[in-house]
Amino acid sequence: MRQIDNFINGEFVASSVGRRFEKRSPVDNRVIASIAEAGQPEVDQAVTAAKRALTGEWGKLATNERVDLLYQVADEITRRFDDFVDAEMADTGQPQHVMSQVFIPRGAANFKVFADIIKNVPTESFHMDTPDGRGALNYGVRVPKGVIGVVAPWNAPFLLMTWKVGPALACGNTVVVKPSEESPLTATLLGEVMNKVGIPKGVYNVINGFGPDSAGEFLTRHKDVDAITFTGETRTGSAIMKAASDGIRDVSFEMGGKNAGIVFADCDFDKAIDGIFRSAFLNTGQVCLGTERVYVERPAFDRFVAALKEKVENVKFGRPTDNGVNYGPLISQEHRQKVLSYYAKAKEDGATIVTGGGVPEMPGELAEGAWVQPTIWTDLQESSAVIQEEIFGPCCHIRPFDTEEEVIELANASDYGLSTTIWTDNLTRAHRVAAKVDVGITWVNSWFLRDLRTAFGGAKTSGIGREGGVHSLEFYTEMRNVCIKM
Ligand code: NAD
Ligand code: 6OD
Repeated sequence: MRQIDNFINGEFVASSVGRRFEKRSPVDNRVIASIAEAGQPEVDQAVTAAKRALTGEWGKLATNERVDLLYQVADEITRRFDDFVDAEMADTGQPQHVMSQVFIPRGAANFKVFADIIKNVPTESFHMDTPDGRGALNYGVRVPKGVIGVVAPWNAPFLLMTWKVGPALACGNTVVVKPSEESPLTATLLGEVMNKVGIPKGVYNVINGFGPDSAGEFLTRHKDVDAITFTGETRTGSAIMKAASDGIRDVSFEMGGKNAGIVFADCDFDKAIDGIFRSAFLNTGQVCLGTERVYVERPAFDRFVAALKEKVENVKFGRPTDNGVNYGPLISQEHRQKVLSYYAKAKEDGATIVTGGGVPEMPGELAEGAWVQPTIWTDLQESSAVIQEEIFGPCCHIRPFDTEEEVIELANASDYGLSTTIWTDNLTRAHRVAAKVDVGITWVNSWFLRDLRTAFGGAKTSGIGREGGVHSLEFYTEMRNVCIKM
């Protein structure tokens, strides 16, 4: 069993109050790690270390030197690739190929891409006319914002944590990371990488624990945390925003979604089936960008439902490293209860269960894991909680539509506004619909195709602010203007 401590000022430290909590495997519910819970003293130490590091060796590095170090972080992650894949698989129970092809390589890329951006992006400059005819020159200077509190979720732990730590460090900040209590392993491993490549002490810190009245709240309430970047549930964002208002700290929030998939009858049918299958069931449906509402143009509806059903019924359950496995458990028993409560609600609300709807029979030790069947429903009213609320599980509802106007209205009838995926061979229509769907990210004939230079974030209750490319620099730096009279 792994012993996981907090990582503060370059050292692994236990909890001063001696509190530890257990991490259980989603696959079979065995205890796989004992985690030291950070109390207020550890959070104070981590924030103090981060603040001190801003003016120490780290704060004195030239941009090029900082960029070189971040490249070394990425290279060391790649060198220890298998350790990261193993740790992430242990935490999430998700198939090995998802970790090794998507989540861990993206973690390494998050350091390189933002190092490149900070090196290459210019700041603004304006020449200004003045009454004496000599003019003035204005130019922008970017400075780090300071100590950044990073609060991360469990669904793609390493990708989502480094997506914030990478740009924060590239901009010269220091960070205190609070990984999810469900997925602490890779954030801890990254501490070893930071030490190995010589990132100065205090630049990267990790405190473990829960949200309210624990490490999450202690961090977000801390007066020396200058800005908070958070990914997680919208309800949690609301609590963090209240904490951040004390001291008027800046926030960047990436939160929940109830994303619509829109399938027009003129699409490439097989590609649409593959795309919607991935968007609804990858990572056992635990992707914020995932599709839980699918709208299919009526002429293609029956064929679409039948084809998606067939694909879903062919998923292979099993341990992450078992041959051919492409479907894992949910993250925890607690999350399984939540997902199953929506399965029950769908029944209660009169859904037709096309496939799934329950708990699969798993052999041996796997019977103790957090497994649920991938599920498709039809025939629910749009007002059902199953259609309105984020379930964050392997399930979707499919409904037919007749006109473009109707489907746009259906897609927008949500408090959330994170992403959408549109399937059509009519590009004119794709542009038209994309412009009208009220979300932060629209994919056409694709899903989760990510260019890290693009703006990422949600509309409505799905987020505040954008990260990615230069947008990350907007959040992770303070822009100063210098005006020089000629
Ligand atoms: P969560 O909100 O329960 O927890 C996220 C993090 O916040 C955890 O580290 C948790 O300990 C911490 N936390 C909880 N309460 C807190 C509090 N009061 N103060 C400070 N910290 C607190 O979310 P989750 O269950 O870990 O993740 C799933 C959610 O994340 C889903 O809603 C999903 O849509 C969302 N998500 C969004 C994006 C995006 O980019 N928009 C990406 C991934 C996940
Ligand atoms: O790709 C990303 O940068 C990103 N933030 C993905 C979010 C996935 C949500 O589950």
